[in-house]
Amino acid sequence: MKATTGVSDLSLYKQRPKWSAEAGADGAGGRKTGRGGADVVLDVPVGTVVLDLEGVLVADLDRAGADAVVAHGGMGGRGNVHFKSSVRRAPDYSEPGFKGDEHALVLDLKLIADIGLVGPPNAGKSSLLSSLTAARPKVADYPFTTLDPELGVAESPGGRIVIADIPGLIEGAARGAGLGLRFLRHVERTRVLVYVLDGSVPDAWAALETVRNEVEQFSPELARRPFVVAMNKLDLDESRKLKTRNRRKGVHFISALTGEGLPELMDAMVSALAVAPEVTAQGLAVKKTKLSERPATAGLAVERKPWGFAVSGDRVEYLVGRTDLESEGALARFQSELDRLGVNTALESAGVQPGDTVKISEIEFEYQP
Ligand SMILES: Nc1nc2c(ncn2[C@@H]2O[C@H](COP(=O)(O)OP(=O)(O)OP(=O)(O)O)[C@@H](O)[C@H]2O)c(=O)[nH]1
Ligand SMILES: [Mg+2]
Repeated sequence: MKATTGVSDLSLYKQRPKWSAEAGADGAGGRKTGRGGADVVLDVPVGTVVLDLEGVLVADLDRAGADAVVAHGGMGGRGNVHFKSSVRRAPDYSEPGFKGDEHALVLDLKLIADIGLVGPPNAGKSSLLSSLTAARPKVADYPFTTLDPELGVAESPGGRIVIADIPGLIEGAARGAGLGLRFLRHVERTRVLVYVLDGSVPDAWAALETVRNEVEQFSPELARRPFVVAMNKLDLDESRKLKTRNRRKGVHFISALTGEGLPELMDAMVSALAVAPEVTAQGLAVKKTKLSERPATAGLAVERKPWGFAVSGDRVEYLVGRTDLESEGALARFQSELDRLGVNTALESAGVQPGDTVKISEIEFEYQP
C-alpha cells in the first residue's frame, strides 16, 4: 500500500474490497525457476491508517510516498532438482508454492491538517475556513450544515497552514452523539485546535466548556495540545457586549463575516503552531505492531479430540502447506520431516495408537509409527 497525493479518498476500496497479487509461474525443466508473480501496489490517499480487525495499527501512511507491505507473497516451492540424491536421480515431485498472506484490513483516512476548527454547530467554523482560505465550504444558518470534513490552505508569513473544518460538536459527541465521533477522529492529528464559538448566543462560554469536555473525553492527549479560542460573530450586538464584559485572557473576538479580528487570530494560530509538537502515530489512540510481529501459534501442540489427535504449530502447518501429498516421494520426505520436528514423539506422549486419526491443518492422516 502506498500513499500518494494522486488519490483523494478511499472510494475505490469500497467499490472493490478484495485485491490479490498475481500468482507466480511454475518452474520448468533445465533447473528453471518459475517467474515470480507481479506485486500489487494499492494507491491510497496520504493520511490513510491501516488497521487490522482488532484495531491494531498496521501502517500509518502519513506522507506522500510512504508505503508498507501489508501482505507478503508466498515463497515458491523448490523444484525437483532439490530432492535429487544418489538413489533418486530424477525425483518425480517438487514442492508446490506456499500460499501468500491473506489479511482483512481496515483503511481509515485521517485528514492531515495543522489546525482543526472545532465548535458547536452553527458557530461559524465553515465561514471562518472560507475567510481564511480559498476553500468554499457550504455555509448556512442551520446546525450540521457541514457533513464532511473539508480542508483549506491559509498563507501565513511562516508558510502554508492547512486548516480542517469539521461538523459541529454537541454534548455527547465523544460517545457518538450527533456526528461527533466520526469527525473528532479527523482532528486527532491536527497540531492546534481552534475552538470556534458563537458569541451571540446566551450560553457562549458554556458552549466552550462543552466542546472542550468532548475533546477531552475523546482524547486527553488532543485536549492538552495548544489551542486558540475564537469568539465569532463580533459584528452582532450580543457578541460585542460579550467582548466588552470579557475578562478572560487569550480569547480572540472575531467576525468571520466582516473579517474583524482575523489577522490577530492568524497570528495566534501561527504562534501556537510554533510551539506545538509534531503529531506522530504514537500520539494516536491505536497501538502499533507489525503483522509479521504478531504472536504466532509457534511451537508444537497436540490436542486429543473425540475423533483422534489435532496437531498444530507453525512449522508443521507450513510443512503440510508445502507438501504435494499426491506424490509418494514427497510423502516419504514429509514423514521424515514430521519426525525431525518432533511430531511423532509428541503424538506418542499424547497416547496415539496405530490407526488413530491425526489431523494437521485440514488434512487427515492415519497414524503409522
Ligand atoms: N453575523 C455573523 N454571522 C455569521 C458569522 N460567521 C458565520 N455566520 C453565520 O452563521 C451561520 C452558520 O455558519 P457556518 O459557517 O455554516 O457554521 P458552522 O459552524 O460551519 O456550522 P455547522 O457546519 O453546521 O457546524 C451562517 O448563517 C453564517 O452566515 C459572523 O461572523 N457573523
Ligand atoms: Mg460548517
